[in-house]
Amino acid sequence: MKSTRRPFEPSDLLLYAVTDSRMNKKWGRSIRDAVKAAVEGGATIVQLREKDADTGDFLGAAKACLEVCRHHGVPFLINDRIDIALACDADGVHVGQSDMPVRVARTILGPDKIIGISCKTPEQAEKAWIDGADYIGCGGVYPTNTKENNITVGLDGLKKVCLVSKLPVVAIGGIGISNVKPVMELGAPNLEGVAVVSALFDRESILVETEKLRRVIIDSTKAV
Ligand code: TZP
Ligand code: MG
Repeated sequence: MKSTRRPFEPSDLLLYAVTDSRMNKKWGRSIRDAVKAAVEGGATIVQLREKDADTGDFLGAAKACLEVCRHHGVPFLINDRIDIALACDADGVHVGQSDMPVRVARTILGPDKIIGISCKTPEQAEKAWIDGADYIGCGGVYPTNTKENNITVGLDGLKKVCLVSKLPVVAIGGIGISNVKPVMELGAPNLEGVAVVSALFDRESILVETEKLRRVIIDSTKAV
């Protein structure tokens, strides 16, 4: 299987679907079906974020999701676990500030894989560029129940990061249909899209919600 269908492009960050196994459990659906619905609805990149899974289950889920994403030509990343990304030949990883440093991840994964890193400050954004990341995830933009103890940076914090960033940025945290417009209309340079968990996966129809959110994002982008 190819590493990815093509090199990473900033526009891949338009609608970034981040999975959550608790939500899939609540709605009684498999991770594969959840990801399939998101990409069919128009998600442009997918991250498998499995906080409580055993390694074997994580790898199994990764292989199933990778197959779906490849079929739809959508990049597929793994949260944190570089070993899982290598084992299934995912398109890359997303790491946090306390995870494997980007510089080390780049050495392990090589030049062709996608590496994203969460940043809350301009200083972290500057370092992400120097260390060889491909994109920055910035948030929480709004308060969220999905990630515990997550500090909210707000629209101001997001804009500060975007202004210094030499990398494309995706906003995350509490974003959904009702509040995505102010994010996309912030006029923040380098802001390419939004990453969402509950607004897609904690909904009855992932496909319908993804389509709706994508439409609002595209309309807001045109308005800027
Ligand atoms: N990182 C910062 S906020 C967040 C992550 C993973 C959770 C976002 O979840 P939601 O449901 O879209 O607010
Ligand atoms: Mg992490």
